Amino acid sequence: MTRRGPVRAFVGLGSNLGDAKGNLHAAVVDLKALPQTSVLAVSSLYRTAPVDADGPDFINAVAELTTRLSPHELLRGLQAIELSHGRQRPYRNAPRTLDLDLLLYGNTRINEPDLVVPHPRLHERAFVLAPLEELAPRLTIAGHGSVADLRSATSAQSVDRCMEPPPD
Ligand code: PH2
Ligand code: MG
Ligand code: MG
Repeated sequence: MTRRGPVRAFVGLGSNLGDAKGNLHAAVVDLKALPQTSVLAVSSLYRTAPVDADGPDFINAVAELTTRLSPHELLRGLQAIELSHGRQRPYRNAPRTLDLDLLLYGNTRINEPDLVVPHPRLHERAFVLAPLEELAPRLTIAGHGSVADLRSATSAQSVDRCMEPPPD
């Protein structure tokens, strides 16, 4: 593997099946155990209405990482965590125990069949922008503007911050 400097990455966490809050707390523990990776911060949890998806409300959050894994190594690590939490894919956007999406990997742009970064719908989804704004309001999404401005533009979407401490 090529040695590389640490990269700041953001991961979106979502669940709307089973114990959604418990699934997100457990996922943070698993993110901390990824090799060559540290969790720098985790947002609050948010209760969010499903967007283009079936089922109950989601619990969403965003985690900020620093990692020496390549984007695809990190993707494989996230997919392994999803599977270990019983993730199944019976159809597109089906209710899920755990969804971990690689949102941003430094300033890198990736356009490959299995991985598009920045996440292609991140700039229009309040369930990602609200927790991301907590961690990095001034961050700019290439071609779209600052997270804070994008979040303002999605204010019609239902996103409620859960009043409890974030996962540690
Ligand atoms: N994830 C989706 C589709 N729709 N809606 C909400 N509220 N939260 C999500 O995490 C979510 C969604 C696809 O991954
Ligand atoms: Mg997703
Ligand atoms: Mg996903």
